[in-house]
Amino acid sequence: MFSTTKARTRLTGVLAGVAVLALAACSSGGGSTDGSSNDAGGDGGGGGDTISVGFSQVGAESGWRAANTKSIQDTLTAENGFDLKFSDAQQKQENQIQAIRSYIAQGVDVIAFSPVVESGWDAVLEEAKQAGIPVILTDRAVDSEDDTLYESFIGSDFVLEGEMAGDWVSENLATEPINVVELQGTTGAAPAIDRKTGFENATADNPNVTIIDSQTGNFTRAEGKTVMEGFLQAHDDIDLVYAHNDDMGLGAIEAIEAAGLVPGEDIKIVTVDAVKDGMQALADGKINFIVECNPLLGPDLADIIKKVVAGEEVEKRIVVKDESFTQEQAIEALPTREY
Ligand code: GYE
Repeated sequence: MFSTTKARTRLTGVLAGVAVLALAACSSGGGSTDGSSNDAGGDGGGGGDTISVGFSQVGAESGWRAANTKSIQDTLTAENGFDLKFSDAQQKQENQIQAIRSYIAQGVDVIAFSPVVESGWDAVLEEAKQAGIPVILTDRAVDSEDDTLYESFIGSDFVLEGEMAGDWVSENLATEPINVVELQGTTGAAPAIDRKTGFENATADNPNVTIIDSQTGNFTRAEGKTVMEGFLQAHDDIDLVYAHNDDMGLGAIEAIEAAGLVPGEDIKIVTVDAVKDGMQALADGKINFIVECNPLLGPDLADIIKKVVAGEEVEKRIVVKDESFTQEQAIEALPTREY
């Protein structure tokens, strides 16, 4: 939904084109009025400036998620002035809704979450708004039409990521006809929808690219492996796996090797994330190209929370900048890679 922007700013970005949409009316209104009325009754009034934050995480499905959780937990610490209540929704929307309701009941100062899927959030976000608790989205988007239901959304441009993958495939592999199988992320999740769209956009003009099969592997290594086993049974002419994350690509590697084929050679692999295990497989030649998705959202989240609680204006959309890696670039980057 935010993907039409091509703006790419740094994490601390100043100029995201959409950022101007951080309308004074909605963000400072939601932040100051709601935040301070909540503070009066919540723990913000008691222990000085401690900000209580309820964070509902998607789950623990991938290396990316582990790095993202660590970044949030390492940043929203007591030393930094936060009281973090963290819950893992195990990739279930109902668990996230339950967690958000519990944060509302506890009267936290701010709620932050990474929505497992895009749709179905309006009712619970409206409840948070009525309770005067500002909400910040991290990582994944919601498809709510009413953008006063949240203060800000920090995360990557997933359509752009899919386009970067598709452009590389089109330029480097599809100089002759290739059959592609796609391992999609969680059905209904913003990164699954957008990475699919981006890849299709970028390869639409290249008649050499044919997507012969596409199924969800739910962003996990185990499901990526199982789905790839099915693809290998159904098709004997697969040239490329496009996986929406490294973990599913790593699962596909296992399936390809078990079938007696050589990943990266007999069947090429392109993924998204660039977490350590994926980068190692790229350096080893088992994956051919990775588009990065930066999971280190903690510092930006902390910054936005402080501003919202202080009643300052915040950018409605903060676009995280991503890079991409070839094998040579992965070998160079690995020794100093943070995640
Ligand atoms: O790419 C994947 C994780 O939402 C960007 O979720 C995130 C995605 C990430 O499971 O590995």
